[in-house]
Amino acid sequence: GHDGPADPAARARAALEAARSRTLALTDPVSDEELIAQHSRLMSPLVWDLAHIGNQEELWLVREAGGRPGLRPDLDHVYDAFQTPRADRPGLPMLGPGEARAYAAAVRAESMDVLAAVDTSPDRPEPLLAGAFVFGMLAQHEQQHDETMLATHQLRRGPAVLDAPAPPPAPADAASLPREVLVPGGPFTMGTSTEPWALDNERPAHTVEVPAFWLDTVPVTNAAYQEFIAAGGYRDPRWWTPEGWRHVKDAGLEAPLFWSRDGDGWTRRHFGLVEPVPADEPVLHVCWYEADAYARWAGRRLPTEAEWEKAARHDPASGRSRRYPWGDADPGPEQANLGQRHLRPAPAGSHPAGAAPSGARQLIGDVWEWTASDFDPYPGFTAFPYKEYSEVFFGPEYKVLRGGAFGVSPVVCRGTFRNWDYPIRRQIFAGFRTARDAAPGEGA
Ligand code: AVJ
Ligand code: FE
Repeated sequence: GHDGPADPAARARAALEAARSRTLALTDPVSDEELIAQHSRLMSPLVWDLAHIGNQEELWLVREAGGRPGLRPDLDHVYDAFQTPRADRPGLPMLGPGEARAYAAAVRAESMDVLAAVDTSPDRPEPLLAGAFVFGMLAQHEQQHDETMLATHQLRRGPAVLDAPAPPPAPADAASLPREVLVPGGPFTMGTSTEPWALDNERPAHTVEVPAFWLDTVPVTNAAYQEFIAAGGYRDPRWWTPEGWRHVKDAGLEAPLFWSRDGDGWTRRHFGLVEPVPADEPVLHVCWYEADAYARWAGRRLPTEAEWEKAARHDPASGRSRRYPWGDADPGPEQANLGQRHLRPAPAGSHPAGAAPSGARQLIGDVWEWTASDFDPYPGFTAFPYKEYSEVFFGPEYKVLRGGAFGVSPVVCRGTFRNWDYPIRRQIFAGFRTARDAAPGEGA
């Protein structure tokens, strides 16, 4: 396995340190001018994310967990995501780059002091501190903003500032994998009541009946997606929901975000470089409407969220839901492309060591996968520790994404983790795979 230290406080310290190294790697090589600039109205200036990370840490670790007065409570209103939408954040009285770095570092010093002082044993009654939950929550919060900052890097114009080695080529058997795998029907346990740092929307564990279905072995590739484009998929209303069709017309969609036509083929802008669209990589930067339309064109559909989780966690041999497709051990580089070790998804068919019992690959890592499902609470949901993490987003306007992408930290990515966004959003690192019902008798 790849499991880190067993002691919750040591694990929390390591997770917070890893998050901070990544935050600095995303902001240190950027000029002050570019940190302050807004690269897209969909995103905050990077310097806002940086100080927001510090402010949330002050709020939860220094003030809530530590019971201390805090460093700059006067900044709360500047860094409250709910008070100012992203588009308007450049107008806020934000800390400058140097001040933001110093603030985040000062908060970190005090939160580490709190961590050293509090009891984080798993059996203490306060759920915020038991198993160092709130520290794990803040490590996940920082890593989620790091992923958002990575999306800002992808949106920004100008020469590349980030670099990483390419993932290894696909294994020899990638070309001969079956197109789809069968996930057997029956009940499975969805969600968790035991994963120590699972967030409120992943809880509680509950039984869901999922009939047998077929699922794509790997995510839909750029090559497959180009067939949809070439077949006139963006011009044929038959494949789109009414809202999706309206959006295609209004937004003038004709290919994934960042793609440009180049003769008969396509190029894309990828972290400051222009490259031919790589045929064998999972498609990236498509919205839910595009994923849904592709699936209908292919005679298929998106998997529901329950189907996705069953494929990723259910072990037919034991009847148990596991933490990951391959078992309970934390992800390593063999299992999944996570943690921004690479700046792109691995080719379809990669990571046989991370396969699910059905044979499905790359459920974890590479690209977020759109599901058919709205973001709804599980039966028995309770908001914890604040309504603004999940509860205020429940409802039909958000669609669920699963599995994490190459820029998602392993501390965030579990078989139970739920992400969500508007069905029009494309700047996130999202792709998809498709599914279909099994025929009666198949996989019963
Ligand atoms: C779970 C990724 C949708 O970025 O809006 C960050 C995570 N919540 N700060 C987001 C989050 C509060 C959230 N997502
Ligand atoms: Fe946040």
